[in-house]
Amino acid sequence: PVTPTTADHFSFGLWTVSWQGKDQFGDATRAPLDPIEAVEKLTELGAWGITFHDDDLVPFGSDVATRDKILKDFRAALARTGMVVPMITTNLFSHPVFKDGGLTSNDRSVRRFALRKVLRNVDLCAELGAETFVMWGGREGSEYDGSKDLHAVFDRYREGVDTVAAYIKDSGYDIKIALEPKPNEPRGDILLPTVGHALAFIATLEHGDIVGVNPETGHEQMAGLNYTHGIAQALWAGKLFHIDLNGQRSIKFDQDLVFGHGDLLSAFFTVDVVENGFPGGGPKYTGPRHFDYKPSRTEGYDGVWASASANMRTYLLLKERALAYRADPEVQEALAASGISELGQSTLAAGETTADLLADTSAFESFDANAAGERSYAFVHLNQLAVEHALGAR
Ligand code: 3MF
Ligand code: MG
Ligand code: MG
Ligand code: MG
Repeated sequence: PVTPTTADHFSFGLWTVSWQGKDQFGDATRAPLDPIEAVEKLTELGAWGITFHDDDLVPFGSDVATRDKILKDFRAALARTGMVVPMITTNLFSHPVFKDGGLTSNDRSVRRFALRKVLRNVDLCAELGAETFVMWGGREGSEYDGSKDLHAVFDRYREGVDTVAAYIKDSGYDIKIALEPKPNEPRGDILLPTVGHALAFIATLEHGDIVGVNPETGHEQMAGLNYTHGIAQALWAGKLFHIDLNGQRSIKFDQDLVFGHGDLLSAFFTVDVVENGFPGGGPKYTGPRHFDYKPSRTEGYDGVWASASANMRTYLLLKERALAYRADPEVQEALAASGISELGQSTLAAGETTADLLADTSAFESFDANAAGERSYAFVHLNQLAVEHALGAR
């Protein structure tokens, strides 16, 4: 089960395997990687898709002829390998022009430039047949609370995203936008820091129907939050358009470890929700299994490819374990004992009104709260079964 195939729909950001290891304190530890080689190598390893920022492929400021030539060669490599581009995204964070943000920079001319850069990339998204357009606002934020009008900034963010969404609709493109939340880094504080903030923002958009989220494992965990809960609420809201899988070990800088190399048990339950869905049914995620990680800067190219493989192998192992977990009769029994399916019953009966509830003395006046308080939910036993399945002991 650990040999990935294109049927597994694994995709990688071009910027992941191409990361040269340059960080805040150190220089690059690896030589540049040719994007064509990245496509070929990822294909060999069993990946299905590749994603990229405009600038990952076409250096910022390239003239039109250079851009056309690079895109032509890249598309030839895609055709040759069969690799698809399910998602693309725009870099509004590297160039100094974006140091105070793209869509929410205090400087209006920067905001207009950022929008043009995004719209140009939306056209490329359509040309490549990618169905998702990710927007990570890495520089949309601040270090100092007094440096932004914290009311106007949301107006400008909404204006920016709505303009992009309206352009997609007006152009007749079959593209959905996925906003990627992150709490901090590179800005001290980034706007739309969590899945919840992003969902609340989307609800205010004029064209929110084609806007959802792209939650990243490590980003939620950097905020001390539960990634599986985050993607679950996004699914529940019909807004889980894409996922960025990786690993993070607790609240600290963005580690971008291999999927499963952070909180392994959390990764198990992430895969469980993605592959098995919710125990009582409900929407399932059907998009790419996309990895957004960084091969550690201790690694040479041997380690780059080993880590790319590791993401897929770990995912597939966890998938096998999650399927076994759900299929195990003992787990079924434990789920029943823990009342998991009871949560699927509506709290008011069909047709029951609040007045009926108020009149139901068994619900309150004669309800034995002490007896109900004595119920053991047996969650520890259930969780131990998950641990044992995850460890391959069952
Ligand atoms: C940063 C990220 C980004 C986004 C990307 C959009 C550079 O922490 O996660 O990767 O994922 O910009 O896909
Ligand atoms: Mg990250
Ligand atoms: Mg990401
Ligand atoms: Mg990230």
